Amino acid sequence: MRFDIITLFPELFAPFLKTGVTRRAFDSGQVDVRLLNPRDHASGSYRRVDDRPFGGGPGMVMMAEPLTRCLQQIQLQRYGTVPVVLFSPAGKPLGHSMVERWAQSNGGILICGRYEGIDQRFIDAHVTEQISLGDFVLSGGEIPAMALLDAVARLQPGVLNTAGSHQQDSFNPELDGLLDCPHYTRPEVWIESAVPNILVSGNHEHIDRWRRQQRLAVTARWRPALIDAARRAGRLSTADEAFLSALASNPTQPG
Ligand code: 9D3
Repeated sequence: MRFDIITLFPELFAPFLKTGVTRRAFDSGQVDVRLLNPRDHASGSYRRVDDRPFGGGPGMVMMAEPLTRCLQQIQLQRYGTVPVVLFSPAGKPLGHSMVERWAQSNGGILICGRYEGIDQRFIDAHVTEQISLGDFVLSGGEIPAMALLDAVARLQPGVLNTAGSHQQDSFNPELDGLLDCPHYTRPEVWIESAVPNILVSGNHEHIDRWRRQQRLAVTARWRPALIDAARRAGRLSTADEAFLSALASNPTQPG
């Protein structure tokens, strides 16, 4: 798959693309990321990419022309129509189902806004969807673009294979919609605090049950709406429901 990223700050992407478990996916071109700077497509000796808003007000607005030239350059290289995404606080919130669709796609063109926004005429003419990272204010679309690329890259075949991190569907929190259980590693006792006994018991049936119950307890405590969603989706067993009932009448303090 190929993603063409239009950004005034392409240098922000370099360390991200060279780091961590996703690096191989980017290096191999399995997730082929190309960066275009509208400044390289701006005209005049000042190479302007932004200007003052018509009607007045604070800040600057990204001009349609340099962005359109970037799109034209990309469309010379790519066949067929490809989605044109604008990252925007007014977009649809990014979630797992959206990430999965992108992970199975041929990619697209991702536009990172800066300043107060982008000339609406460019959006009307070219943008096919808008994506937000959530209801808080960032200074631009670069971090949301990296968030989508990271989430998509880690779902590619061969990227995450240690201990079947996302292979075991029935235990995958991403797929059954519950939060993860707590994790522990050595030492077994750390500043007088011991690892839960069951995890060193060697009884994997007990360990699996304990982890499932921890996930139910953590989710019920911090994201109760996810419990309701899992129930509606038929993802809770009779044993899960019994545990949740006991939890409700005798709430413990999960992490
Ligand atoms: C004063 C009005 N602001 C809208 C809430 C203007 C404004 C704020 C921040 C315009 C652009 C931006 C830059 N943000 C993004 O480009 C952005 C973003 C975000 O700020 N929050 C969550 N998701 C995203 S995706 C792109």
